[in-house]
Amino acid sequence: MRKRIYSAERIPYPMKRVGKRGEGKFERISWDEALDTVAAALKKTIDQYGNEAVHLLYGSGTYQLINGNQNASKRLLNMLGGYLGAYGTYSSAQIGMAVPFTYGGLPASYITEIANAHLLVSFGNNLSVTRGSGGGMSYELTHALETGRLRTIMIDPRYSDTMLGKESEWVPIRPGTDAALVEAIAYILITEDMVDQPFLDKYCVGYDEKTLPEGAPENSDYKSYILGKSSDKTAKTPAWASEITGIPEDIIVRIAREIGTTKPCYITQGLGVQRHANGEQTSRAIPMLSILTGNLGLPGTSPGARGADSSLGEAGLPTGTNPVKTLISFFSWSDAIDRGTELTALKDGVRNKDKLDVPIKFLWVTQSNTLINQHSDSNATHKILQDDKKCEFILVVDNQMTPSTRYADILLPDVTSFEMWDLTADGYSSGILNFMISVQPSIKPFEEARPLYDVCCDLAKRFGIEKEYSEGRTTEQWAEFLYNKTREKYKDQLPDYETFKKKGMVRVNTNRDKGIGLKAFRDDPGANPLKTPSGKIEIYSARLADIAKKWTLPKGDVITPLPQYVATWESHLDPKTKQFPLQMIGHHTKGRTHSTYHNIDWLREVVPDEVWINPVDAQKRNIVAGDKVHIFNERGTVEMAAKVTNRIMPGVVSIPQGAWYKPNEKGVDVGGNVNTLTSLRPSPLAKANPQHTNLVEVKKVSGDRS
Ligand SMILES: Nc1nc2c(c(=O)[nH]1)N[C@H]1C(S)=C(S)[C@@H](COP(=O)(O)OP(=O)(O)OC[C@H]3O[C@@H](n4cnc5c(=O)[nH]c(N)nc54)[C@H](O)[C@@H]3O)O[C@H]1N2
Ligand SMILES: Nc1nc2c(c(=O)[nH]1)N[C@H]1C(S)=C(S)[C@@H](COP(=O)(O)OP(=O)(O)OC[C@H]3O[C@@H](n4cnc5c(=O)[nH]c(N)nc54)[C@H](O)[C@@H]3O)O[C@H]1N2
Ligand SMILES: [Mo]
Repeated sequence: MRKRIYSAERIPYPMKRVGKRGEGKFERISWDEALDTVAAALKKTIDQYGNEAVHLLYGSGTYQLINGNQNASKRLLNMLGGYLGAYGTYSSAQIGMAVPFTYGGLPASYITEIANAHLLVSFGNNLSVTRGSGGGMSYELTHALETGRLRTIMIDPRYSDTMLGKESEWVPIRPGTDAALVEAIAYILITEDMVDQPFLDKYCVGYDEKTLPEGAPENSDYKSYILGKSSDKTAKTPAWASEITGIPEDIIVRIAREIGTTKPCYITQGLGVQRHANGEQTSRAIPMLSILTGNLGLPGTSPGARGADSSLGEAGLPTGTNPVKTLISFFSWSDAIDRGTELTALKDGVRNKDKLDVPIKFLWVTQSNTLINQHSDSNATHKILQDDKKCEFILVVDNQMTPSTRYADILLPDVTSFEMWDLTADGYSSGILNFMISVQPSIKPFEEARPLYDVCCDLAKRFGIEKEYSEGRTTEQWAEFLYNKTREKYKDQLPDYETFKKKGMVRVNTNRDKGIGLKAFRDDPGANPLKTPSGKIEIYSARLADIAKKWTLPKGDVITPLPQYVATWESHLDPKTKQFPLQMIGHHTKGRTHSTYHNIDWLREVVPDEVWINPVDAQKRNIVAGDKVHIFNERGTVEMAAKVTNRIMPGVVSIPQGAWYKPNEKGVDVGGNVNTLTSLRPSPLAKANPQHTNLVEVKKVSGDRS
């Protein structure tokens, strides 16, 4: 934290752009000049193009309840008439969109429930790294594994840190093919009579012919599809799936029998499996294992989607409502700059309007490095952003000079959480642990840095709405006000504000008893129907069949009413493999959160940026550990050192995501940002980031690591 607070990249004062966008040439200006410029640009955009031309970019940089979570920005923009909003997130868009077609929501069991299971089957879920919030879900998994009677099957192209000897079995799988594995498991469950038929009959729609919804074509039920009786005439046998997934047939059969005969069985998935071009299909396929075996709504089971996180439902700075109802997918913003008025509802997923009327002209970027680093195809995005006739004004507020700041017209210095008043709750992946935390300044703000709420108050003043915006409260007064609001719900656990402030942090127990996903539905489906059209689990979704008919999808994109495997572009089956034979994914690392903390040299020493490559693939290319290599495809070239390791399966490479984009004069990204190689083409249903679906080639540049 000290290294971050006093890093060479801290932004000391407000600046305005003097070079081209992306060049990073700035001149120091006063706060007054900076805020006058921002207010004038915002006013001009709204007057000339309307509020729909203003967009608040996705950003996950900080989660305080007043300054963070983009609350201060949202409140101001809403009061000024609103902005083009977004649905979905880089984190979980595909699963968030797809699984509700099956379950009417995204039901989940707590990780603590794993302690009651006899078998854990986990798809691409790296809890020790991605849910390691100093306790929470990572701790819950470790604790559950301590029961000693649990078998764990971990399905991942990479041998992740969650395994490291704690797993019973690692099953490496080709990226993007999990749904094919699920289908072959289903084939064994069905043909060896291990499905829970009474459960399927009572709770589900579309497992077999007798529960297919009216109007569904003949043989379009799940069982017919698996057994090869539907239109594709292909039985989803282990041999069939072995070709696709790269998993030996006998292993598929054995896993299927284990799942079919072990109860309770806890099936789960991380978010990496769905950050793919066919992520919606995969995320909807995995729950089929819970459904077919009736492993849901009972102790030790899970609906097969992600793990649950309890939340306090804490009060944040009220953001008001956005008067602009038009929404785009969170991932479409660069398209909405580039070819805004071409974006339509049926082709691009625009919501609440048939098409966009204006492109994005004003981008508000805060707590985000998504502008260039965390979005896809950085080189293509660079071109879109560089043209200041397209998006006419970009405001960036950050506390570090990240790659995104190079695209700012006005750049504002924010404080860190050590330099401000605020309030925060557990925020993220804390499982059944919940906290309220008092954020207090321990040092003075760095140079001229100011908290965003204060900055927004000053902007509000320029629009004559300062009183309305602040309601006369300072940040600390808001913190007290909001704390007391949350306290109303937990009077017996949360002390008065003064005591809380002194303690700094208070633990709260919330929903422990609600730990099993779909328990109420399982207990009494009549009284507790799901929010699907039928009230049941929709294995066959008539709504998806309808969407598939109505939407215009590019060639190769498919939406199916059944949760079935779809081979997609840039999979191992794509003809492009001739040129780019390796599948590339990225992974979240324990060395930073996305791009935050990338500039801390101690962390880079512990978790270096290296591309993971299997010895088989390395040998073919004459690469040894530590060699400098180029990873490239038609979108760009990344330069970094090679980590030659059996921890990744042959045919697949992985780059730790979050490194800072740094193209050199030849256009080679020597910063090592994985998004120099990822694609802007959205996934079919959620119109979301396919950032783990890529084909690349790797070649040795030199044996000298320096
Ligand atoms: N290829 C690939 N790309 C990915 C992913 C992937 O798996 N692969 N993951 C995606 C996912 S899941 C996500 S959530 C996104 C994350 O993308 P982002 O939300 O952009 O997250 P970060 O990269 O951490 O950037 C957060 C920014 O907030 C800044 N920040 C931190 N604290 C403060 C503060 O107090 N005030 C202000 N103003 N700024 C602050 C940091 O300096 C940093 O620039 O990335 C996505 N991108
Ligand atoms: N330390 C740390 N913690 C974090 C973050 C961070 O950057 N650093 N980011 C946070 C955020 S915002 C999010 S959204 C979450 C992200 O959490 P996740 O999305 O779950 O993280 P990933 O690393 O993208 O993917 C998890 C695992 O999926 C595997 N995987 C990739 N593709 C496939 C596939 O096709 N099939 C299978 N079976 N496995 C696959 C990867 O190898 C990886 O081990 O993590 C959060 N926690
Ligand atoms: Mo995320």
